[in-house]
Amino acid sequence: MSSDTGTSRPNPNEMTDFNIFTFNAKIFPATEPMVAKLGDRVRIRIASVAAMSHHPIHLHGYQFRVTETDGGQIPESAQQVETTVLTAIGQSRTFDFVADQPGDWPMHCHMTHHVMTQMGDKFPNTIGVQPGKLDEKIRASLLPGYMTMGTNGMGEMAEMHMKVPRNSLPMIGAPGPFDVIDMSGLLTLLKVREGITSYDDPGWYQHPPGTVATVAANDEMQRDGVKVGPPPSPNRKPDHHHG
Ligand SMILES: [Cu+2]
Repeated sequence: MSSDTGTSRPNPNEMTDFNIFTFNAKIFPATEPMVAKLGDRVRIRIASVAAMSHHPIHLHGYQFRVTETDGGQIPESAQQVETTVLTAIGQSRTFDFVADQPGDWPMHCHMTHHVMTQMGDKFPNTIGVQPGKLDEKIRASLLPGYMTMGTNGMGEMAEMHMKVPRNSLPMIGAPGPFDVIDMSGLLTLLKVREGITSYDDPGWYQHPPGTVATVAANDEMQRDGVKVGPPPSPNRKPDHHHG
């Protein structure tokens, strides 16, 4: 099941091994955004040329109708309304919708490790471990650049630019409008804009005032009957004492 990093045979089950999934031979942020004018009728065709992987492709912001398979058009009465379309090995699926929601909408594979690419080599996978102060201790005494892949997953790796094996495509992520987008691989964006005159990348969507969630102030929380306590800390010791 496993294969060695640097060889040509990928093992997509292993996050630190060779792991490359692309849209049209590109990984995010190099994937070209799909630009639509508000009200355009959009048709997207996905074909999976993967040898060993299925791809459940999910589009944010829209419900679409799956209108075609490799076998031809699906009769309207049999078209399914979906938000994710599974494209199995060697299959194609076509879906249609009207671009009536302005914004930047991610389209990506729903397999978690398909929106990641390679992040390093030859280190053990400790996803889910609560590292506590382990990193600090190891960095101080043993390895200055050490980082445990703990409860927060591997997102920080996107900003670190670790050395990766030759003949591979490292995960780099990209700055987004709110934070670093620590994804790669099968991720691209549908950008729907009002009043555009070209389908060139229009940049990030400018959200109208009042449409982006913000942190609630204490008085707003109290107004809504939410008890305000101290912020949770992942390393906090239990409050009760034995004895
Ligand atoms: Cu996938």
